[in-house]
Amino acid sequence: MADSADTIFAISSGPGRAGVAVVRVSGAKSGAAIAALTAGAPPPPRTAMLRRIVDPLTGEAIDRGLVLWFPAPHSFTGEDVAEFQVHGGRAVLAALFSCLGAIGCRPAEAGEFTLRAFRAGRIDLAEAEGLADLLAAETPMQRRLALKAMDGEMSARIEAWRQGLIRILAHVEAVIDFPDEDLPGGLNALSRESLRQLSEDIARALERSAGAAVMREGFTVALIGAANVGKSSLLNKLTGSEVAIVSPIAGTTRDVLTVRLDLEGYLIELADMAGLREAGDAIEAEGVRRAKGRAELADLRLLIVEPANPSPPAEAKSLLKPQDLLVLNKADLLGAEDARAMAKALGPGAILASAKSDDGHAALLHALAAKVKALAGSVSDVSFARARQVQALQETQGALGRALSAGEGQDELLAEDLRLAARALGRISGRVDVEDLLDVIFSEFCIGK
Ligand SMILES: Nc1nc2c(ncn2[C@@H]2O[C@H](COP(=O)(O)OP(=O)(O)OP(=O)(O)O)[C@@H](O)[C@H]2O)c(=O)[nH]1
Ligand SMILES: [Mg+2]
Repeated sequence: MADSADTIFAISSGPGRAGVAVVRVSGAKSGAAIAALTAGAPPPPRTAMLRRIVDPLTGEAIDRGLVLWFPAPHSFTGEDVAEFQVHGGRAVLAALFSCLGAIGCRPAEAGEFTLRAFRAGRIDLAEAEGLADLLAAETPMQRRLALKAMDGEMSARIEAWRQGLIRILAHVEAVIDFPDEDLPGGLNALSRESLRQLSEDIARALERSAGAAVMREGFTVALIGAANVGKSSLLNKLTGSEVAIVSPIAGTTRDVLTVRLDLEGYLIELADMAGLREAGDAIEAEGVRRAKGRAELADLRLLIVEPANPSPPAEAKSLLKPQDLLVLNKADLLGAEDARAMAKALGPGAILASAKSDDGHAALLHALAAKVKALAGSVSDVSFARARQVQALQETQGALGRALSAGEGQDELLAEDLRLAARALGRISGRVDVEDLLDVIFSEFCIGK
């Protein structure tokens, strides 16, 4: 990792030409950067001042812009931070960067500002991950999920759980460390009850985590069916863009083509793929192989059939799971009477649609939204969507289970499991320290008087 003593700079407002670009500088030389580039002292803390920005070597004006000064520790990184809001032209930024380089600052690496904020204790790991997710969020649900982590709600939940554990651990440790005090060993009824409660809370959080992951990463939907049934046409219709090639020749699509869609706030990834059939050549065979692989991994499969052949091919049937949806495309080719009869034959869940008209699109999107909601749930509570968090919760759960089943005279093992549980939780927010344990022992007990 790069030297954390360096003063770093970066565009914080995103690349490309823009009305205004925000350039942040963090580190010991930030104040000097303002002095050199504005030929003046930094403005009062957290106050925007309009300044001429000049090249310190030549005195030539680079731009005119707002300058802000956030002295340590009251900044995002906890270090001295300078902010230049300049015009977002490439030449302005190039000149500004070259001046910053000339006074000994260097470009920041990806995530380096946030890493410094973490190192300085300004944010914890869960908050840093929430921030990363918020920056990547494309839909309202992703935004809500990320905000709960970034805002510290997740950390607060973890910390409350961890503190509860540490309190129980403190009692158990006291019994081990001070045998002369004749304290009863094991877990008392109250501790046992709160451990059981904690284990239930974590079990519930784990149950919701699969849904949270779907919300964070997107709900993947595979369009499967025989060749030529209109998978690509439906993809184009549903996404409102002509992304996929459509043709009357069976076997048109070979690559897996994905399009992302915001459906009622949830991120959906629709994948169009090769029709499932005996492949005509090696390229199509590879397409079919990829299609099957992708279909198996998807959260949902839309099996598409057409009136000329309403029974799906065997390859498609074998991929189906109970939650999947059946769509009869090209319903425009049927008269009203035939459509009704075919719908009846296909069963109650089948959706009649047409890529030629708008028929059935609303029903299809509605059915998709219902599926994603059922799987993802809502963001009414803190949700642990990342594999790292889920793994830590599972470890906690394992240690809690062992602690709850520890027998009499096994206080050492009990303490160790409680410690492991607390440490696993602490890894989620990245705040693991043993100092808290000592604090609790000495604040809650008066042993030795
Ligand atoms: N009448 C009618 N024709 C359709 C409909 N949907 C697709 N088609 C036609 O069916 C043919 C095949 O459409 P595609 O979208 O390429 O079908 P596909 O399932 O992607 O086919 P492959 O990629 O070859 O597996 C094209 O000629 C489309 O115009 C529909 O709803 N109604
Ligand atoms: Mg196709």
